[in-house]
Amino acid sequence: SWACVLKEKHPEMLHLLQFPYNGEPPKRLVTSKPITPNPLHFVRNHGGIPIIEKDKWSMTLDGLVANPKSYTLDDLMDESKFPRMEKVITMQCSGTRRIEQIGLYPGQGDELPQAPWAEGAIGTAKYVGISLKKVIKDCGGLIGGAKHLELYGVDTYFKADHVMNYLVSIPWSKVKANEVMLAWEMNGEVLPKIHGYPLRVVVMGYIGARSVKWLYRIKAIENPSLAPVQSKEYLYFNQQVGKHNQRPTDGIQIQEMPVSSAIMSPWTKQVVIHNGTIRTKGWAYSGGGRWPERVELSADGGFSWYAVPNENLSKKGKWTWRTWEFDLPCDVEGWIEIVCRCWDNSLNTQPLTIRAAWNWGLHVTSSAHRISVYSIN
Ligand code: MTE
Ligand code: MO
Repeated sequence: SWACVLKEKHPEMLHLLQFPYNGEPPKRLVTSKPITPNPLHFVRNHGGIPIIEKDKWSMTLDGLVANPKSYTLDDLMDESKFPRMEKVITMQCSGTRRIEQIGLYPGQGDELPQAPWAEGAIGTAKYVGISLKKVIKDCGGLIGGAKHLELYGVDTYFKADHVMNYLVSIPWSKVKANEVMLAWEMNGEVLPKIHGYPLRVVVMGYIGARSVKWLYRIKAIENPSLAPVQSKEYLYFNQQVGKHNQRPTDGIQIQEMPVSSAIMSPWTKQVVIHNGTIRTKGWAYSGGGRWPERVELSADGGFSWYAVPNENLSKKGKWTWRTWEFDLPCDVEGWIEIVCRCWDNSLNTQPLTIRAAWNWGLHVTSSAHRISVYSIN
């Protein structure tokens, strides 16, 4: 699987964990383009990277459906049966910017050692595939009170004392809304092995964890999956929960990410020499089909804010981030704190401090992004 990393990923990827492989692009390259080139898209794995031969692969749809069926890739690519779907979608890991929470208080994260994600565990790609809804319809639809779909990945990993497949579930309502894709193409290329070849799920507006790679089975069930990734990980705990008192039932299952943003340039601790304005760059994103409506920057720790003009933000899209650039006015010399926050189209915004967002699972670091730079005017 290391050969796969070297072949498919950019040489400057930051390898956060070698096994399971987890990596993100360096700061300089996170927002170099509104659509992330495949070699720079972050990678989050719980186990190995399965190498699957397309001709030996098939996908089963079973459980509470009228007519359980198996499909080859050619079956799914048959346009007379399943209309082709093409969408630009931002995928964000709920661990994005976890490093800031770790810096404040260490917590559990989902895995040990916890992947210390910075601002790069987010990426945007144009996916080609079909709507999962159509495949469910092709199986005669759901029966017997089915309301959720379990999604099985081929990859396995150790949990406690046994080996299991990567497995989560998503609600049927999301599928019914045509917001769940089965994708075989990413940015005009065959889906890379490291991103789930031959077929992956892409759930629009949900955390990356629900977008199962190396998909081989979908099972219709009544209630959310009891598999550990769904029921015990990716939970949002309140701040009283820690190592000694955490119970999965006290956590909220994380589905949609709240609005968040990050400054990708300059970097914290950098000396910035300028003529009254500091050139800043970054991204802004909101889950659940909401989009960044306004991005604001502060050069004084969040006391006063400048709105980034709309033309400095990349195109609006229901399922995508917006990258931005802004010349931030600054007339002081010395250490300053630059802060970024976003307002989405529902006027949700970000908490101002990391502490306000801190949680034992170290997920959803959605606080306003703060960096300290030395300003020379
Ligand atoms: N699918 C499988 N089969 N195995 C995994 O470990 N990780 C999930 C999701 N799908 C995972 C998976 C998580 S937590 C994230 S954030 C996304 O994949 C990351 O997708 P990417 O590696 O293509 O960026
Ligand atoms: Mo994730």
